[in-house]
Amino acid sequence: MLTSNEIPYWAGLSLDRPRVMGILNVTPDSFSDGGRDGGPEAAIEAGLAMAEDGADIIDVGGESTRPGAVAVPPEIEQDRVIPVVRALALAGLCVSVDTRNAATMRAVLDAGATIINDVSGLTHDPRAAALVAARSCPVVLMHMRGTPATMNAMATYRDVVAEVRAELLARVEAALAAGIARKNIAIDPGIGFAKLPEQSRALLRGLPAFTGLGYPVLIGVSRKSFIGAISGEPRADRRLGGSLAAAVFAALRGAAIVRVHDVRETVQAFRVWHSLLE
Ligand code: PMM
Repeated sequence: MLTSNEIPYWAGLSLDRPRVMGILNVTPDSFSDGGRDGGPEAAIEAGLAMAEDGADIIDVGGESTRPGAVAVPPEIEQDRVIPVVRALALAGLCVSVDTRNAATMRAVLDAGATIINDVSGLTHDPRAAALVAARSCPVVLMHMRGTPATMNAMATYRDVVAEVRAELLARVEAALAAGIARKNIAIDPGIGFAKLPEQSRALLRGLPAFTGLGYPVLIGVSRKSFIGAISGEPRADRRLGGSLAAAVFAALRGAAIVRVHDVRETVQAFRVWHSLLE
């Protein structure tokens, strides 16, 4: 079986080098960049700038999934993301949308999005898997337990790598059973989602248990609390150094795509690392 970064293509992107997904949160309360992006025009500008900086995918999100966050009604989520998705897709960018709601998935695919990124692994909305199957779109299945509101209390594992792997494989099996094509699936162990800092570390060290499953692996480490725990930096916006170290580490361990806030810096880090390998 091919490992994560040996798979030739996913979502139309060749995986011959680690790909960078830029995070564009269009929410008033995202944990690390809350309030920075004011309205659709500013978000569109920020997305275009990320593409200029070398992002391969722009991940647009209209619902905060930070620990303790409460769910946003799908209509509000759609009002936030659709103008941004439409403009970025029209500009020719590869757009993914971070959503758990089938109605939002349908609307963003109609607006030109390419990829659905579901932090619930298509478990939140019972209509989501059938929709993704019918639309034949690439999908990221992320692992978490509970919901953003409840997940912190569910971070109890005896063997975090084995349990997250098994639970993620169950999501993959459910997706396949719903008719989603194998070639469209990417997986993500969900760093920080129902994981304590020590468990997030263990998952990154244990990444080969995921990269060997035959699906591209996506990893989101950017500015997350485990970096704060390791470095002692309480402010998310001061975790760039740790985020770069973790992104390069994840890519070295076979992650095909990294999801980041700081696109320009991550692209530079990957370019330098790759040129030194040659
Ligand atoms: N992390 C966040 C949101 N969405 N999606 C995937 N696939 N993987 C992640 O690790 C992930 C995600 C939370 O981070 P943010 O609030 O900065 O977007």
